[in-house]
Amino acid sequence: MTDPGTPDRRAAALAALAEQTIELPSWAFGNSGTRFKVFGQPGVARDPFEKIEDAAQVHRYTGAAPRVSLHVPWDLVDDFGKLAAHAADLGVSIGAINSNLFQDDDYRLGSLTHPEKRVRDKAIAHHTQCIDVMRATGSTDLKLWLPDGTNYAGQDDLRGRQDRLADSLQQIYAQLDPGMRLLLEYKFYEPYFYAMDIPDWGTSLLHCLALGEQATVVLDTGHHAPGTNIEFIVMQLLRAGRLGAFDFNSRYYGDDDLIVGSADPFQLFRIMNEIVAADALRPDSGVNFMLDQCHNIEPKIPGQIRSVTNVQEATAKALLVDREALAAAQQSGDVLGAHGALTDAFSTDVRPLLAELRESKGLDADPYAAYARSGHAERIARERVGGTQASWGA
Ligand code: LRH
Ligand code: MN
Repeated sequence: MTDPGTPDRRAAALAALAEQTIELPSWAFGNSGTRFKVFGQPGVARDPFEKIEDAAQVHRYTGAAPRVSLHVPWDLVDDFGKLAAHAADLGVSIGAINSNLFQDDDYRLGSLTHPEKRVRDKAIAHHTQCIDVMRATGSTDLKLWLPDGTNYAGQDDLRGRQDRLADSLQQIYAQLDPGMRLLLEYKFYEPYFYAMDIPDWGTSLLHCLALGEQATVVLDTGHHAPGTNIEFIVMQLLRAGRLGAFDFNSRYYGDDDLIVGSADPFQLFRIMNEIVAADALRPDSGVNFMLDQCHNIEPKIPGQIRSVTNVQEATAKALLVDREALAAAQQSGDVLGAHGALTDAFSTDVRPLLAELRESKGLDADPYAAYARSGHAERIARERVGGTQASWGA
């Protein structure tokens, strides 16, 4: 039995956790649902300014969520400089800018892969707009999830689509300023069901390598076939130096976008174990730890607080792995000894360690309970009457 909680390891874990930041998705603060129903909830944000106010509440209580990623056009405003100033006044900043190629009739048969140049140019121009937003908000990450795909074998030439995609991505990449990154997100199915044009990490990586150093892969934990060993992909992308970001969430079957760590906390721990093993938790590691979730039935701000603390808990457990004992067991072929080094850390209750971290930052030991006591949820439910609640997709 290894002892994860040695004073040295706890001290090192506290230091690393103090620097950890998790980026929140603006769309988590709007209503969301499935094709069956999008539920409303009292007090939901009605515009990007209120979404950022809600995100700032999550940072206020967790101390670990200082950035909010935006989605264009869902978060379009007249003055992005004003929105960025609003965020700064609330102690947060605007992070990645997400493009949207999945809600336009022109993109039925594809966007950056479309057979017609007119349609590809329209999709490329949308990214020109997103890059302009980045210049106004001071963002450096352009996040591109490609929703393109086909539903029937033979519907289109799979290779032709890849060649058109490569050319379209090159035209977008060429517009990036120095210091900006293109984050290319893959997904194995939906909204198309025969072939997605970027279905897996390998396809995304191939395009990134063809583009250049500023292109990296986004790993959305909900975008893999059931049973996929995601931490292996994390290890390989880190090894290639092309893991740009995570979209953290949980799923049971499809792309459920549930609270990260809620469905499979051991998987989240295994993922963070690969991050820690590769020393990729450091703020300058180039990995942007983001959430990509929808709180269809649960309250949004508490849902995001729980998500941030779930990532912190998985990270803390990964930081408490006795890596000397692990390496020795791996070297000597001690199968269960090695596995035990991980499960010992995973079985460690890290909540006291995280309480210590938060108190050292002047925060309440339990962010979830502190927010519940704040009365903020009741206040926004009272005050946010009238107008139209923000909704996924609108
Ligand atoms: C696609 C996705 C992508 C976002 C969207 C909100 O499923 O994961 O990251 O654009 O969700
Ligand atoms: Mn995603």
